[in-house]
Amino acid sequence: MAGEPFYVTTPIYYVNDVPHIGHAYTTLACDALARFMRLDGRDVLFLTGTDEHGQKVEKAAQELGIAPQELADRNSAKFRKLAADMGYTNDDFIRTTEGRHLKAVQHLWRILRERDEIYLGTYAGWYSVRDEAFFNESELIKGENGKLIAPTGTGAEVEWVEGPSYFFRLAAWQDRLLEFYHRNPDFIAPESRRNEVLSFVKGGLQDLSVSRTSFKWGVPVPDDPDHVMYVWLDALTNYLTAVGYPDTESEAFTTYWPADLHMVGKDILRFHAVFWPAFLLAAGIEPPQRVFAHGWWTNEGQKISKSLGNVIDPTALVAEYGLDQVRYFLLREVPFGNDGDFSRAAMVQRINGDLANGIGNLAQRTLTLIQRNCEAKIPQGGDSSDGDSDLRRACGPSLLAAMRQNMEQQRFHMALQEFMSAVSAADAYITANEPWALKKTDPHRMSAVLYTLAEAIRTLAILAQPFIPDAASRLLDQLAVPEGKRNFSQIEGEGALTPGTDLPKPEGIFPRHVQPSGA
Ligand code: ME8
Repeated sequence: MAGEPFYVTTPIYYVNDVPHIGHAYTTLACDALARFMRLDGRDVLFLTGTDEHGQKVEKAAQELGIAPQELADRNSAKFRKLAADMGYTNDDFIRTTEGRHLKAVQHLWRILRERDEIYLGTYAGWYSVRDEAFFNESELIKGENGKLIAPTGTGAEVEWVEGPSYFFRLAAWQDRLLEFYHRNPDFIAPESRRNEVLSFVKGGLQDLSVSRTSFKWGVPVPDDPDHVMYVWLDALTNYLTAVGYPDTESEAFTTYWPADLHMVGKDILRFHAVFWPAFLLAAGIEPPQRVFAHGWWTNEGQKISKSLGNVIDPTALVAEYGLDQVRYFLLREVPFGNDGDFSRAAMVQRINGDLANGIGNLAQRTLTLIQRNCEAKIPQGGDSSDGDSDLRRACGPSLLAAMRQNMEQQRFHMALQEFMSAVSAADAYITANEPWALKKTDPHRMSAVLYTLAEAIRTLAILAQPFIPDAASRLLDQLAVPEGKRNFSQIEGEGALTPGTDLPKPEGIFPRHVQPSGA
């Protein structure tokens, strides 16, 4: 029987530029979650992709002297490659220029129009192409030489836009949105972000311009092709397209919608937590269960930007430090939801402190002791003490419960902190039991101690898979755990190691990182 569904999405990334660490981060968080849920028996759909329409992409293509579709093809392929290079386990990769998406967006539009949620009017106001967003004059900031700047921190200048436009009746949704947030207290996370959204909505909403006639690169409005749809209405709908919308009777739709989680950066929370549920409620579709807005990475204290020349290429980082190391660092270093600063010193500290000296050293020590003292076989259990079962619980079922609770709330850093506490408990157990000294005095007890440690490492490795998949899998290989016995249901019971099983020669899973001299 298939497990309970879990549908998780990343934002779809703009193809005006190439991927950087920020994009890799959001998708990584979703990947860790998707892997965790699969191992925990859930039926996962994990979606990522690219957002290809709109003025920003059209402008970038014009600057390069190529057609927008060509730019989209080129850069979408780079996002797809990033996903492959980073080992992401997304089940689908959506592009908003695909036929399936065009069909979904135009259908949604027609429904909104039929329900009189969209009407034709005239727009006159400020627009930021970089943010693909409209702003009230009162929100704008006066920049140098008197130019008006969007209040988003992107430094983007706004431009005056005037012309015919369709509008979505957002203002009329204010009370119903507030009621929706009230009934669904977990819809927006973390809490501080939820409060921001509530006060924004309480401050009053205006109808939203959802079409433009001044450029062409977008989905044509049904029955009025002089207009292209606002790129955010187009982009948000991707989450429906991927589950088969407009076929709401399809197996994918009935299984996975409403999505369990839209993971986004804090920059695009308003679109996901205000506009999106309003569009959906207006169309009679249930909104997603949760939107989590994570924080913003800076590079050695500076804002990451192309003009500052400090954009971090995730693939280069992986080449330098290793994939599992980068994954671990990004998810452990910063409390998920907060802003974080990328620093090489912090990265090396985590690699050496937590990975090489922590789980790596624990595994290497134990497996070497087993190799030398137990004829390279899983030792016999027997003669077990309370301390043995305490450790097995701490590294097995209790750790699973603690990690599950944290993962359900997207507290990746806490899940990993729990994991490292269990590693420390295993280290303390080795120190207290001194298995190397037992060989002569009490070989039975030595065997029980090493079995307990092997079991602790087995369950730790199973639980490490969502975060450091490659090292975890090599560790499970070294314990001769078969492929089919690596999910969370094997943590207790019949998954336990069979004494007498031959083990391969142990190999370190996490070397210490030594910074090349001069670097
Ligand atoms: O906004 N730190 O796409 P986008 C952390 N197409 N995360 C970062 C980051 C940083 N410095 N920089 C980018 C769009 N991100 C729209 C989305 S969804 C229907 C449409 C991540 O290419 C973060 O997740 O500008 C942010 O929300 C996203 O990339 C923005 O990607």
